[in-house]
Amino acid sequence: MLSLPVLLLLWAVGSHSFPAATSEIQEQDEEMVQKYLENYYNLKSDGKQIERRRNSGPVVEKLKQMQEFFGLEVTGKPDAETLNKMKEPRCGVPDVAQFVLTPGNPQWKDTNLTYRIENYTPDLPRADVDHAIENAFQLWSNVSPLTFTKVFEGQADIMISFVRGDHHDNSPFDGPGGNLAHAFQPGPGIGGDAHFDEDERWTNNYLEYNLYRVAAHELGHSLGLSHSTDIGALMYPNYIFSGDVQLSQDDISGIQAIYGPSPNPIQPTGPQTPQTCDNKLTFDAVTTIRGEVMFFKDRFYMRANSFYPEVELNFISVFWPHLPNGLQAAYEVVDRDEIRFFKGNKYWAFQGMKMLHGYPKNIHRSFGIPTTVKNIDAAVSDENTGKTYFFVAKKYWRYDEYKQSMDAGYPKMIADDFPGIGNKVDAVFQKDGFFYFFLGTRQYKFDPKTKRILSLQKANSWFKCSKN
Ligand code: 2NI
Ligand code: CA
Ligand code: ZN
Ligand code: ZN
Repeated sequence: MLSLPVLLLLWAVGSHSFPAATSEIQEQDEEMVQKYLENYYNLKSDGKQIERRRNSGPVVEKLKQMQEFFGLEVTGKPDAETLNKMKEPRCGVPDVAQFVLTPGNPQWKDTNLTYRIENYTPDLPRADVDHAIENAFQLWSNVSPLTFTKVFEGQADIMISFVRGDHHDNSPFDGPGGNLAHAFQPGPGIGGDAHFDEDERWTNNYLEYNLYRVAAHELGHSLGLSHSTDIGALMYPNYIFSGDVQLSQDDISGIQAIYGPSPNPIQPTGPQTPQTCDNKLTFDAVTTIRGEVMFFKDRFYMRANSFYPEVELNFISVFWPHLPNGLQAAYEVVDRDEIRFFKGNKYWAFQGMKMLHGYPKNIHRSFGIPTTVKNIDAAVSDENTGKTYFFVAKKYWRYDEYKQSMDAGYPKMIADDFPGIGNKVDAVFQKDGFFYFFLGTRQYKFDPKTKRILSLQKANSWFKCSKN
């Protein structure tokens, strides 16, 4: 692990004494720029070197992003300052810019904008449409210097309408489903306008399609953002119903890359999407589910399986809409084909995606865990013995899934029976007889038969990352 930052560290020694000249970019530097942008800015590798004096294309765009990120002069060229910055030792995590600006970087010159709702959908009360649109604007004004004022007649910067089929802008809608809405990039006339397909059913709830959510996305286009590759972002291209409508950190970074920070002295931040190859990644809970291992973090699950080359990352709500975010523990009872998820004093039981009747239930009543225990850190059920282990701070309880009762003599100290597994466990699961314990960024493979740690790895070692 960390071989790249170490390499950069070595380079850094020379670079400060010999800053590269702008006109003479050495071959070695070109390669370094390419690698750097691939590693930290999602530049797609095509095996080819950067052409000299190229002033358009992805490399230049990524260079600009990098310069913006580090507060350098945004030249789009690998100038001396930029090269020096790239040669500095750094953390291996990408500079999480997954948002994409609209090509040509169109933007509103005046940050005080007007909007007008030209007509209303019959699907919702007018007041609900007004609120959905107003709230969608507010998401963006909360995190930027932009302000939005509603007008009721004449031309506004952003004209909003519900239209169907061909509506004379060369982008006809397509009936129910598919194309839901579109918006034009900042500019005069039709620029900034947002059109919603009247052939959709617009809602103010979890049913398809929530107007507030779609409007929040479209207004991102109206302001100059394109689609993000961050699945947690509102600017992700697909409609996913995922609880609250909120800007992710990626959306915020995107709008601020165009218009600068919010005038609010406390800079607003948004939830970040876990990066599977971030070597600082930690987990809330991990469990097997029908032979696969699933990892839980905030609003997301992750899983790596042999069928897909990439780790799958998606909202927990895609499979389990009833579950809260930020789970604390999860385990599978393989015999019963049942998964149990824990948060606070509640737990939820599922067979696959189907929630079992009567959940959530209370952990104290169901398992006989004392009421002094406010939450469970981690849980695992040993397939071979039918014993389930509940880890709470330094202690653990053992529950018998056959007798459906807590074993006598618990709690015991984790340190006594799981030597080497310290004071607090984040997550644990069992696979092929072994327990895998997660503590921060570390993961211990533990043999319950011999009570010994067999190996130590990064928590995210199950994902296919180049450096773990
Ligand atoms: C998806 C498709 C669409 C319009 C909006 C969405 C969308 C995506 C993410 C969220 C909400 C809505 C969230 N969170 O219509 C299809 C036309 N396309 C591709 C667009 O992207 N239009 O903006
Ligand atoms: Ca449609
Ligand atoms: Zn249109
Ligand atoms: Zn879109």
